Amino acid sequence: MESTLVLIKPSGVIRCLIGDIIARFQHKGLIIAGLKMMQLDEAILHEHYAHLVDKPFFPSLLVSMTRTPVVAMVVKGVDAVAVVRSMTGATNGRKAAPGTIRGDFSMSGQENIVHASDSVENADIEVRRFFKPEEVFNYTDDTFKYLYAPDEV
Ligand code: IDP
Ligand code: MG
Repeated sequence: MESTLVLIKPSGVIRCLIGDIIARFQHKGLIIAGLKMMQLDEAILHEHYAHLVDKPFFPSLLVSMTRTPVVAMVVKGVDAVAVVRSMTGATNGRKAAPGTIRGDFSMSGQENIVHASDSVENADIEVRRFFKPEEVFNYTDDTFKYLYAPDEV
């Protein structure tokens, strides 16, 4: 069972998509194991977007990501990292497939509504970056028999 980090970015918060996005993951059968609103600052964004600090758009990304609080979630399920990434869609909303969150809700490469961890290794790092251990809950074991066959879990 994997856990992955999702952020509903300021672009999603401002456009009142918090409920729709959480509902997509819940309707899929993924479990919300952690959920909170947080105001990000430059320090955490330099860590989180370390691979982008030298890009010309980084200052603009900082402004965008601090415009409002974000909604941070730990989303749990079998193969959750890849499943959530595929539900998120390509980085640029104009290129993301219809049916994905970015494909349905974004026209932008920057204002693209959600962040989702891109690998199991990064998911572990990102969950720990945004959540204390006591903020991630393990209340779900009884539900797995309704979501998966015994040999899938
Ligand atoms: P990802 O969010 O699909 O994993 P990354 O390449 O990790 O994409 O970029 C992180 C975030 O930086 C993107 O979600 C987007 O908000 C922003 N970003 C990436 N590339 C561009 C760009 O070319 N112009 C503006 N913003 C960008
Ligand atoms: Mg990324």
